[in-house]
Formats: sequence, C-alpha cells, structure tokens
Amino acid sequence: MNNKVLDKVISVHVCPDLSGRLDFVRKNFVFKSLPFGEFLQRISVSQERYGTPTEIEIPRANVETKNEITRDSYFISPQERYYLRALGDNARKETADFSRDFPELCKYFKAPAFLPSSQTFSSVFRVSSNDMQLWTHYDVADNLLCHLVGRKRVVLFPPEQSANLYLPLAPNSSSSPVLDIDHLDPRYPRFADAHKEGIEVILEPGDILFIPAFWFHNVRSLSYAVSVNIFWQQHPLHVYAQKDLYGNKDLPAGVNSMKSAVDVVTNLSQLPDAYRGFYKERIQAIMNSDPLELLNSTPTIRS
Ligand SMILES: O=C(O)CCC(=O)C(=O)O
Repeated sequence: MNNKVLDKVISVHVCPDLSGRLDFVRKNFVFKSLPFGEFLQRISVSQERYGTPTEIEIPRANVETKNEITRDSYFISPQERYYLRALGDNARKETADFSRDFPELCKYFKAPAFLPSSQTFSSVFRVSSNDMQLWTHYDVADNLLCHLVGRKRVVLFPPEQSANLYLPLAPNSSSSPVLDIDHLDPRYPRFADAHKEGIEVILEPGDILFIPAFWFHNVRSLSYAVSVNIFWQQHPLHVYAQKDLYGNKDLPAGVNSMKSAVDVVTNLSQLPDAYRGFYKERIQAIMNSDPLELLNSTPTIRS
C-alpha cells in the first residue's frame, strides 16, 4: 500500500468494551489520532490478541512505521477495538470526501454512476475491527452504504420506531441508547416492538445498501470490514440544516415543529385537568387538517 496513505493521520474511536458495542449516549470510547498504517496494524494485532484472526488479510504496513505495534501495544485495554469514521482534513469545516481525502485509495472504489454528483453531500471511509457494533442511529441524508471488504450485519428500523428506540426528545438526538438489539433489556420494554420491525441484511464485498434518510440503522462488523458510504441530499438545500458536517443534523423545519410541540405541551399543562382533553382534540384536528387550507385560514386562527 502507498506510503503516503499509511502516514496520513486519522482520528479513530477506540472502544475497550468487551461487547464491542460503541455507545454514543454514554460515550464508552475515546478518540485517538494515529497514522492510518498504525491503525491497520493495531486492528490486526488486537485480533491476534483476541485469538480471533480475521479471515481476511489486513494490509499490514509493509513499510517501516514510526511506532512498531506489538501484542503489548494498546491505548486503554488489551481487548480494545477500533473504528474509523473518516472526517474531512479540516474536520470542523468540511465534510468527508473519500476521493479528496484518500486519493491513493481511489482506484479501489468508484461511486455508483447513477448517483447525481451535484447532490452528493459526503463520502465517508469506514474501517472497523472485527466484532464492533455501531449504535443505532438515523441520518437526515439519504445514504448508499457501499461495502468493500469483509462482512457486516446491518439492522434497519423504520422511522416510525423512534419512540420504541427511546430516542431522546431533544432535536439533534439521532442516537438510540438501546445498545443490545438482540436481547430485551428491562430498561427498554418498548424496544420489543421495534425489534419486530427490524430488517436484517448481511453485506458482502460488492454489496450496496440503500439506507433512506431517517431510517435507523445498527451496524456490526462480522470481520475486519471496510466500506465507503455516500450521503446525498435529494431535496433543495434550504430543507437541510446549514453547517451539518455529518449528515445527521435535524432539518430546521422539523426542529421548529418540535419546539412548537413543547410550547403546546407547556400551554396544555396550564389548563385545568377537566378541559385539557378538549384542547388536545382541537390541536389534533389542526394537526390532521390540510396544510394549504390551514395556511389560508392561519390569520383567523392566529388572531
Ligand atoms: O457501515 C458502518 O460502519 C456504518 C454505516 C453508517 O452508519 C452509515 O453509513 O451511516
């Protein structure tokens, strides 16, 4: 592999948790910056330590890296695993762009030609240790997850399952706290209903999975795994939040609606109990009305 890409400094999630489940809500991982070549070595060595050598040969840096990685080299714990979600070189200002950020690897992946490049939001290089699980979350951009190396299990949940996934109520909370999606946790009884709606997909090299915006997804690598995902925005730009670097910032009109809903609840709570039901019904009627008709009568309603 080309020397330049091996020396490129990247930031990776390091997870010491034996379950291999990354937990966004409780943050059971740390970020470490290291050269890409060292990252690949660490993935390979950590799997030797585990005694679960991957069925796939990890391109060990066959060049001299500054830090020789041995079985005793770890950041937090011997069982730690690693996950790269590439960011733009200027991570605070630019979205990830695989061909710009990893030009030496471009020959291994070309974006599907049917995607209108004008709508591309970002293309994200993802490399993961064996047996590592990314928390259930949604993105607001549509997504093609293009799988290149190894195997991955993806479980999709429809957007209507947000409450059963115990999504926090605040805007821009796109991650579920339910980590184990295969066993019921008594803390999250409603998850049983989400579980029934889960769609499981196993990705093999060459597979492409379409993940529509707002569909929840949980991803577990079944081996050392490499993918590139392409986010694109199918609606006019004003629909999306400005300054969204990850493709997961809630849409401005959605955020405003959620804020209005909080106002509704606050106002309803000030009513005498006996009258609250009446106004809830009235609000439901507004919610169910035709938006155009409603807009025409808004001055009357608002006055
Ligand atoms: O494949 C992965 O590692 C995660 C994919 C993902 O979360 C995404 O494409 O949004």
